[in-house]
Amino acid sequence: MASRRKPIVWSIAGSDSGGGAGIQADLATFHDFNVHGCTVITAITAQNSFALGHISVTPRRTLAAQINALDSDLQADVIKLGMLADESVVSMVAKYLETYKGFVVCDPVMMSSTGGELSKNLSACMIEKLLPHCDLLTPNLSEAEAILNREVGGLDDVERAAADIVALGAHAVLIKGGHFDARNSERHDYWTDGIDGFWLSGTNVDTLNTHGTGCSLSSAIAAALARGYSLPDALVIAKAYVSQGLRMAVQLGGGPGPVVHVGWPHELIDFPALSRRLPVKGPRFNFPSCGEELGLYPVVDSADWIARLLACGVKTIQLRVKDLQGDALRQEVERAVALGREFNAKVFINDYWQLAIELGAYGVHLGQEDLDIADMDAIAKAGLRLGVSTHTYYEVARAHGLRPSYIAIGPVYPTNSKQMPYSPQGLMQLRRWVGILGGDYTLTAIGGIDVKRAAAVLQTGVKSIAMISAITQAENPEAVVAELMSLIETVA
Ligand code: 3NM
Repeated sequence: MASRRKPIVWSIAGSDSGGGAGIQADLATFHDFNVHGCTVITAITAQNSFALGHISVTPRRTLAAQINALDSDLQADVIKLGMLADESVVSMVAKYLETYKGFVVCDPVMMSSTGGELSKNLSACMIEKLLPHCDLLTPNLSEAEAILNREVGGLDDVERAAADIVALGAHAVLIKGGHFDARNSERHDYWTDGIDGFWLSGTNVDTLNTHGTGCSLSSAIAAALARGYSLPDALVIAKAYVSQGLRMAVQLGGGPGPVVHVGWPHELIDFPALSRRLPVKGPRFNFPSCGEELGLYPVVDSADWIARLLACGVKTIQLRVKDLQGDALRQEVERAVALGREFNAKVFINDYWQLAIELGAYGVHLGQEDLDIADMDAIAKAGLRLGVSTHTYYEVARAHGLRPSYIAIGPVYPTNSKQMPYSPQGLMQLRRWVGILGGDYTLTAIGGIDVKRAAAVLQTGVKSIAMISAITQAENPEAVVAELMSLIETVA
């Protein structure tokens, strides 16, 4: 037996004979995410790319038999719900979910058994019986309006609509922005669990071939969750997956073609930018470029270290002081900035963005926690470079929302130099990030990298390595720096 079994995801949804949406899109998505898909077919639809014709709702006994067969043998890690065509189906599924412990993603497909809009009764039944079991609901504009029984007045009304849907009983909601006007040539989705919330903004894909986007998005979220990603990561990955599928979609019949399923997304153009507030109209922040690759990037805790390492020819360095305040802190930052000027080196100041602006530093480096507090506008207007730490898909999407001067990816290996809630990303994931981000962003890799590991890290294609202990705890830091600089020079 394999030690790690393949995750199982169920799709409880309708069959689309045209192959573009429903169960068919769900299984194609599950395949791309390397999870095993099981199906409970709620209805058989006869449709092609033009029209939805006949719908045959699965008889109660057949529905129950499918659920029982799976429940007794192939239990779901995650369940995705799609078209639930009548009240009897909704009631039976809701009953099953009463005792189901895993995560439930529900795409509230507003289609009745007659092929028309969802009836008021069915909508009410879904709200009453199903919503309390939904960990995530993924309505589009018209589905959100049907659930709320009111109009949603454009993007500016979405946060309120989402909060209202959570108040109706769903644990969290993602309102999809595909039917709202594009803003800044982007489509904006909003997620909230009633406490936290964020916007995902993806490039507007100008295509008529959009059949199956809702099914594929909710399935991709379910599959990413089953693969062990957090919900915020799963939302980012799924949006990128569907954007990729839309960008490459082609017409097959006479009507709109289906979103395509071509594996894990790997182009930055498909990845959303994430921000806590609805992006305003107009250009985003504009941080200056670092000009060239960052190369060897020591991270040190004093200006003395900066003086010592810049004297060895280091050209990029970060002052990361954690235990100074007031005048002592100011003097340390002031000296670091002056050393940067003297040696013509890029000196980044960690955390203390106000001091960095005031003292004219080359740049600031911020962790994700600082992104909420720091004044991005002030940093950009002062002309400072911005570097941002990232550890997950969510965090990369958040960094991408700011268009920083560089993105740090970590931890590559386990590290003792920083309290780290994240598992090491490893070389494979680093290589993946280089593929996605490397064409548009200056990157650096960090976390547990030493002289022995440096060559393998550089082989991923990353051109810069950031490190603390391998330099500051070395017996001969000057020798280590010389060795690393020459390695980076030859490999990168
Ligand atoms: N940031 P060492 S890992 C400061 O992953 C820091 O964001 C990290 O130290 C991140 O080279 C890290 O000793 C510590 O492992 C790096």
